[in-house]
Amino acid sequence: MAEYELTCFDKSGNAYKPALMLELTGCDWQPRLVDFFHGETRSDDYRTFNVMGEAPVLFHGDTVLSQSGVILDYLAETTGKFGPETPAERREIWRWILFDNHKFTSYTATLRFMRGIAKTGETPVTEFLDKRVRGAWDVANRHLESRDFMLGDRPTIADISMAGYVFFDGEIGVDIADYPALAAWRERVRALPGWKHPYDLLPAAPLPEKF
Ligand SMILES: N[C@@H](CCC(=O)N[C@@H](CS)C(=O)NCC(=O)O)C(=O)O
Repeated sequence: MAEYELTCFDKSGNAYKPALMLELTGCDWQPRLVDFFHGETRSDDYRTFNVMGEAPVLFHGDTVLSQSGVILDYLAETTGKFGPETPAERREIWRWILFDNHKFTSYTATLRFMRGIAKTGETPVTEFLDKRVRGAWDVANRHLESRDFMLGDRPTIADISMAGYVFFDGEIGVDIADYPALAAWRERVRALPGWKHPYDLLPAAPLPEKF
C-alpha cells in the first residue's frame, strides 16, 4: 500500500492536478481508478467518503480530502514543495485556484467534455462555453505576459491547478497558440522534472456505449 492514494481516471483534469503534484514531488502514491462514466462517483458507496460525488479524493493515513485545490494545499504542506512562502503568496495562490475552479478549469473541462468526449457537435451550449473558455484563457494569458509562472518566477500549486486541462490538445477545440503567453507557460510546466501527460499518469476509465 502506497503512502498516498488518489481516486482518479485518465480523462479527469481535476484528478490530474493532485496526481501531477504527487509525481512532481516524488511522493509514494497509487491511483485508485473510478469508473466515472458508469456512475461510480455518484454511487452511495463513493459518497461515504465524498458526499460531493466527485473525483479526485486523496487518502493519506486518516486524512480523506476532496476538492483538488484543498488537496494541492494539503500536499504543499506535507511535502514542503510548491507552496507559499509568505501570507501574501498564500492569498495569491488561492486567488488563482479559485479563479481556476470557477472559470479556467470549469469552462474548459465542460467544453472539452462536450466536444472531445461526448462529441455533441456544435450547439448553443458549446458556443457559449467557447466564449467563456476564451475569456478565461485571455485572463491567464495577460497575467503570464509579464511572468513565468502564476506567482512570478517559481512554480506553485496555482500553476499545478491551472495545468489540469491544458494538455488535452485537440479535445477542447480552442487553440492554445492563440494565447502565446499561456502556451509558453504550458511549456514551462511541461519542462518541470517529473512531468507526465495525464494519459501517462492516470488509469483509463472505460467509456460508455453512448452518452
Ligand atoms: N472543483 C472540483 C471539481 C471536481 C470534479 O468536477 N470532478 C469531476 C471529474 S473531472 C467529477 O467527479 N464530476 C462528477 C459530477 O459532476 O457528477 C475539484 O477541483 O476537485
